[in-house]
Amino acid sequence: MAGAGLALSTQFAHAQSTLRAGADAQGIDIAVAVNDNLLQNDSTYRNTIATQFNSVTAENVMKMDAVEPSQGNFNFAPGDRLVQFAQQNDMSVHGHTLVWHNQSPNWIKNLSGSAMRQAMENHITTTMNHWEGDIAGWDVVNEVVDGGQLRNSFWLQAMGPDYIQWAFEAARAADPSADLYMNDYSIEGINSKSDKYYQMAQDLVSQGLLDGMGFQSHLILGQVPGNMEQNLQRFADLGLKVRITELDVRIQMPASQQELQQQAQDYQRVIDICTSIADCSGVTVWGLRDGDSWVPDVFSGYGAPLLYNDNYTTKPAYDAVLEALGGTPPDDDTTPPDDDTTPPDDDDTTPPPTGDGDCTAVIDVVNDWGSGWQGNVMITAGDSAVSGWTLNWTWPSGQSITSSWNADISSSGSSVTASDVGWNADIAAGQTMNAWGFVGSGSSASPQVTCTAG
Ligand code: G2I
Repeated sequence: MAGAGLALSTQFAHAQSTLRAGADAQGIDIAVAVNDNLLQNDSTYRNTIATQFNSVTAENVMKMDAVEPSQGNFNFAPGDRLVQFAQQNDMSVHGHTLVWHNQSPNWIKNLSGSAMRQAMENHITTTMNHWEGDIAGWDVVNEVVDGGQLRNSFWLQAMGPDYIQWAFEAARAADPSADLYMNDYSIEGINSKSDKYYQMAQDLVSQGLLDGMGFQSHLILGQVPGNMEQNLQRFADLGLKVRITELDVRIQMPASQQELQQQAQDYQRVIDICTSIADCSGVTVWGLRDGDSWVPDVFSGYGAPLLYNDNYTTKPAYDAVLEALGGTPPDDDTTPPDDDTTPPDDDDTTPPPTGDGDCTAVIDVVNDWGSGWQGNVMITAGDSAVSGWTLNWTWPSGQSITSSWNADISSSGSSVTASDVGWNADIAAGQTMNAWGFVGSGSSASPQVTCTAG
């Protein structure tokens, strides 16, 4: 087990300048997925997490392949290390995860239906008993829906659809003090997948088996669903806690300054959604630094999805989260921190935009009245002046433009091209122009926009 070396004695002399102080004041968790290697080997990693977050989730070490690598042989040591770190630093732990089709050991996949049920229930019971009282909430089942139906996983194939209820029954009995969650991705907005969970949640709630719904929120830049708050609220209205469990916002690399600002807005929006729902238990970011993230391994060409740079300096998204939690970013803070535990706010590490006549653009949702919405498009020139611009983007979910002003538009399916109308072609170096606007149909969106100058 980890020794006193993992403990921190940080004094929060400037409480308003940490994420955790802000989250404490809001009464929510601000949590981070923790990598066990870094927890053991990197003191800056530990200090940053203990200073900035009030809750943790194991990124990998509480999954079934780590905890029960062969049948009946449990390895709790890495998870214990995280629980001890959390307790020493007065943080809560959210458990991830008991039943998932990934990172499950091969031995369980080869069992027959009744043997698999017994093994699943034994895994849940033994794991939750071990950490009884230490874990505030568990993702009992993870990613069990695909599209609008139960995922055709080895669990479903061997046991049939009742396995989900059996998992929750075992979990409720094993640690009655833990909140029991379902957890999945692409259910942030209202769609067939979140509708399916809504039905399942009603059923499990009626049996007293479900306490929370986890919305992973692996988001693409500019694509916080317009109805995310409404969606989370409908689950909260069932009497459930809601939680943003795996937040990251990926950017096509290399990320421009403009995109990092858009990312900050996206993070801020998600925090705002959580703080405006009374039963939101918190927000977990899925990793600390960009280089720690799973994103580039899985989404080729994408990256920079988190709050910290690899040298532990903070990104604009960090400042946005801090502000959304009611804190003050160090730059705006009239009383600078007097300890050295807070990494410097080092904007100097990101180079200014370069290139000839390059530009970036962002769609701002300025109004959304349910049946339609208004977008304004802001275009920023790089380090040389822009003389003429063309924008391209793809609508994420069936939007279209009903009317527009100050741009020439052409659309093909979900792809849109917009160009200047002459008088708004010129943008001075480094300047941002509120260039044109439109009324859109469907739910509002801020897709990533490609800007080509000239
Ligand atoms: O895939 C992103 C997340 C989606 N929701 C459930 C989460 O549990 C999941 O997390 C990721 C971890 O962030 C990765 O770190 O789950 C991946 C596996 O499904 C994790 O990646 C695995 C690598 O694929 C393995 O090669 C590696 O051995 O991490 C393992 C442990 O480091």
